[in-house]
Amino acid sequence: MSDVVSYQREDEIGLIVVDNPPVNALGHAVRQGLLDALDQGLADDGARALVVMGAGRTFPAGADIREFGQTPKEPALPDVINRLEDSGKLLIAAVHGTALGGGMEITLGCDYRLALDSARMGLPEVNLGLLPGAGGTQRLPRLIGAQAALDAIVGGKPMKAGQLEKMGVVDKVVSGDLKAEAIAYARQLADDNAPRRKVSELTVDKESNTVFSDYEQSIARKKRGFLAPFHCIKAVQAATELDFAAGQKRERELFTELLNSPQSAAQRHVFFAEREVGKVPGIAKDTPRREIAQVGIIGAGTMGGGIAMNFLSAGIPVKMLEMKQEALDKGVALIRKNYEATAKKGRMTSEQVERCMSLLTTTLSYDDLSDVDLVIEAVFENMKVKKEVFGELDRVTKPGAILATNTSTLDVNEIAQSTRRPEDVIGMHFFSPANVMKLLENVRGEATSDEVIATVMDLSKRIGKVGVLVGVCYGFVGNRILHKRQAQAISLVNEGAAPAQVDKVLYDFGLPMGPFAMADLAGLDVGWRIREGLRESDPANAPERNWLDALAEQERWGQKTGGGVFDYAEGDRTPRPSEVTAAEIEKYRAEQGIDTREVSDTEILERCLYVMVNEGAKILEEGVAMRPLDIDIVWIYGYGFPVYQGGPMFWADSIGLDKVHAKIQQFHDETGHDDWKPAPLLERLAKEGKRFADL
Ligand code: 3H9
Repeated sequence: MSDVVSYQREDEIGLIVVDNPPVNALGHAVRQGLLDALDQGLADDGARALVVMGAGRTFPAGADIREFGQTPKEPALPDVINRLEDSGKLLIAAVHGTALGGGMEITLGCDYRLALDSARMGLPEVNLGLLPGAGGTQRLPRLIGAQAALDAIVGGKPMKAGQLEKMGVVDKVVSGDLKAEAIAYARQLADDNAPRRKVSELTVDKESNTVFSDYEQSIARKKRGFLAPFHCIKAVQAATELDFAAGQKRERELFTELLNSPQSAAQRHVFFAEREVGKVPGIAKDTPRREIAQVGIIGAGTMGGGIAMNFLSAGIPVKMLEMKQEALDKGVALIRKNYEATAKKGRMTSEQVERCMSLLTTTLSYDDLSDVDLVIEAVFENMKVKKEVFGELDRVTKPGAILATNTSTLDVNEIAQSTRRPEDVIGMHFFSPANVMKLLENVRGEATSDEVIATVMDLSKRIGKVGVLVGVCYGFVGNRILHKRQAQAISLVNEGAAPAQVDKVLYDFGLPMGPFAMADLAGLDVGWRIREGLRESDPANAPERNWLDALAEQERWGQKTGGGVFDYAEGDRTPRPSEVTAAEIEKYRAEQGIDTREVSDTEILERCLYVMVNEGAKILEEGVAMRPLDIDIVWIYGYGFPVYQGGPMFWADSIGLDKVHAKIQQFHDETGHDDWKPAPLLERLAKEGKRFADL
C-alpha cells in the first residue's frame, strides 16, 4: 500500500486519491502509487468506474519540481498517464484547487473531467523554462485545437473551471462536496454506458505552416531571450503533424532539452527563491501578526498614490494625508485616472474601479490617523522632513501601529529614533511605478520587532508584492548594487565605448534596457541635483564633474525632455544615439586627457555584472541581505534581471566563482579601485571551490 495514493470503493465507484501535501506533487512515490492504485481499481470487479482526485487542498499541482535535476526514476509520468488512458475502465478526473502541469496532464489522460467551480487548471511549465512533458502538448491540441492550446501552453496561465468548460476541457462544473458529486457523475456515466474518450485518439486539424511562425512572431518581443516558449510552439506543431506516439516522442526530446538547459535551472531556482524570501531565518513561523485593516499614507504624489493603489486593489481602506487640499485632489484624480486606464484595457470592470475608489479617504490632519494600523510615509527624500513626519506620527497613532518609511536612501535607524517606539518602525521601499513593480524591499532597523517584520512580510504578499527583507545601508540591496553598475557603465564610456554599445550588451544579456536608457527613464536631473548638492555641501569629497552633468545642465534630462544620453522622437521611447552626447563625451575625454581604446562587448558584460556580484558578496557579508537568493529576487523583480539567468548571484555561480573572482582580482590589479577589491566572502568561496548557493 502506498502512503501517498490510496484506493477505496464507494457506491460501486473506485476512488484513487493522491495525498501528498502540501500540493500533491507527482513525485516518484505518487507516480508508483498511482499505478498500484490503478491496478487495484482494475482488479476490483465491484468498481464500475474509477475517479482520480486529490486529498487536502488540491488536485496534483504538477510534477515534483525538486526532482528535476536528479536522476529520473521510473515510472515516468508520461508512461503513468498513458497507462491510465489505456486502462480498461471508465476514468474520471475530479478536480479541486489547482490542477497544474502534470496534474492537468493526468486529467487529459482521463475520459471525463469534472471540476469544482472554484478549481483552476493550467499548464504553467513554461514559467519553469519547461514544456508540458507528460503528453500535454499532444493531448490538449487534440482536445481544443492548436490555437487555443498554444495560448494555454505558451501563456502558462491557469484558467478557471467555467472558462475550461466553455473551451471543452472540463465536462461538468459542480459546487459543494466534490467527492459526492464525482461518485454521482461516475455512476451516471456508467449507467448511461458512456463511451471511453481517449484524447490521444482524437484527430487534430493540420494547421497551415504560418500559424506557428505567426505565433512565434507574436511573442518574439515579450519572450525575447527565453527558450521554452518557442519549444512549446514546436511541440504543439508536432501534435498537428505527427501521430500521437511520434508526437509524444518529439515532446519528450524537446522537454529533455529544456530540462537540461541552464535557463530551466535558473527559472526553477527563481521559483523556489521567490517562496524562500518570505521565510525569515530567526523569526519563528508562529510569530504573532498584527491586524492591518486600515492604512494611512503620507504624501499623495506619484509614489504615495502608487503605494495607495496596492492596498485599495487588495480591498484595504486607505487614508491619504497631504499638506494642501490641492495636492490631495491631484493625488486622488491621478489614482482614478490610473484605474480607469486599466479598466479601458479590459483588466478591471468599472464596478471594481468604483469599489477601489470608495476605499480611499483623504485628510489634511495628522489627528485623523489615530485609528490606522499602518502608516507609510512617502514624502520628500530629506531626513529633517522625515523626522518631523515621524514625530507627528508618534504623537497621533495608536499603540501598536506600524510606522513605515518609503525612503530609498536614508537611514531607517535614524528615522526610528525620532519616535518613542523604534520597534514599530520599518522601511517599506516600493519601486516606481509603485502600483506595478512587484518588488518591495522591507528594511529592518536595529530595533524593528519580529512581530512588525512578520506582519509586513505577510502584508507584502497580501498586496501582490514579493517582499524581501533587507538591512540598513545606503541604497539598501537593489540601488546599492545599481550604483556600482552605473559607475562601471560610465567608466566604460569614458574609456572608449559608446553608450549605445554598453546598453546593447546588457539588453542582449536580457535586461529590459541598458544602464543609459535606464538613466534617461529615471531622469538625469535626479543624480545631477544630488551631485550638485554634494559639491556645495562637501566640496572636498564631491564627485568630479563629468559629461552627464554637462547634459543635465543643458536640460537634457532624459525621456521627459525628449533627450538625455539618447535622443527620443516625439511619442517614441526608442533611444537613438545623440550627437550632443557624443560631443560632450569627446569634450570630457579631451579635458581628462584620456586615450580612448576599443572596448569589447565581453569586457562590458564582465565589468557591469561582476561589479554587481562583488558588491552582492559584500552585502551578504555585512548581513544587509540574508541569503544570495534575496539579492537575486531583488534584481529580478526590481530591475528586470532576466529570470532565465536566475539573478546576479545564481548567474555568478553558473559562471564559476573561481573565474569571477580571478577577473575581479585582475580588474583590481589594473585599476586599484575599491569597487574591485574582491569581497573576502567571494575570495573564500572561490578558493574552496564553492558556490553562493552552498552558503
Ligand atoms: C510539470 O508538471 C512537468 C510535467 O509537465 C512533465 C513531467 C515529466 N513541486 O506556492 P506555495 C511547494 S512541472 C514541488 O507557497 P500557494 C512550494 O515550494 C510543474 N514543490 O503555495 C511550497 O513549499 P514550501 C508544473 C512544490 O498556495 C509549497 O509547495 N506545476 C510544487 O501559494 C506551497 O507552495 C507548477 O509549476 C511542485 N510542483 O500556491 C505549479 N508546487 O512550503 C507550481 C508547490 O517548502 N506551484 N510546491 O515553501 C504553484 O504554482 C503553487 O505552488 C500553487 C500553490 C498554485 C500550486
